[in-house]
Amino acid sequence: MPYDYDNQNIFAKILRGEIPNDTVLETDHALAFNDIGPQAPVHVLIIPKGPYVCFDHFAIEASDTEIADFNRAVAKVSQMTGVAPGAGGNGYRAIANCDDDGGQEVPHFHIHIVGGHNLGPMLS
Ligand code: DGP
Repeated sequence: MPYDYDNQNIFAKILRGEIPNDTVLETDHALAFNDIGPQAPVHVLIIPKGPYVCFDHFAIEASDTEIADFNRAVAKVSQMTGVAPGAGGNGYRAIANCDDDGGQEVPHFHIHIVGGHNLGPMLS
């Protein structure tokens, strides 16, 4: 079944400026902001500005320009927040949840950058 984007989801409202956010970085095709309920000292969400639901939707349907811009935004956030080894940090986890089995709450594709302390094994 093709993806059906709900333009009333919370992140669509954030992108339209209807709900405030704590912006970390904005690029031509991406917005990064602090998670409202951080699960670690660093917990930033990076979303593409386009109407994509899950990773596969985004990676298949978005333009190369959008994908490159988004990927660089994710990497920049990992460095700006100090968690990336390339910026002197101890590492981080990048998470993309998709749909029911993936535990996705907001149906607008996003990557969580989580770090700032040791997260342990992922599936423990
Ligand atoms: P996921 O389960 O991958 O869909 O995660 C959605 C995340 O979005 C979750 O960690 C909480 C966060 N979130 C939900 N509503 C808001 C909001 O209004 N503002 C911000 N900054 N984050 C939100």
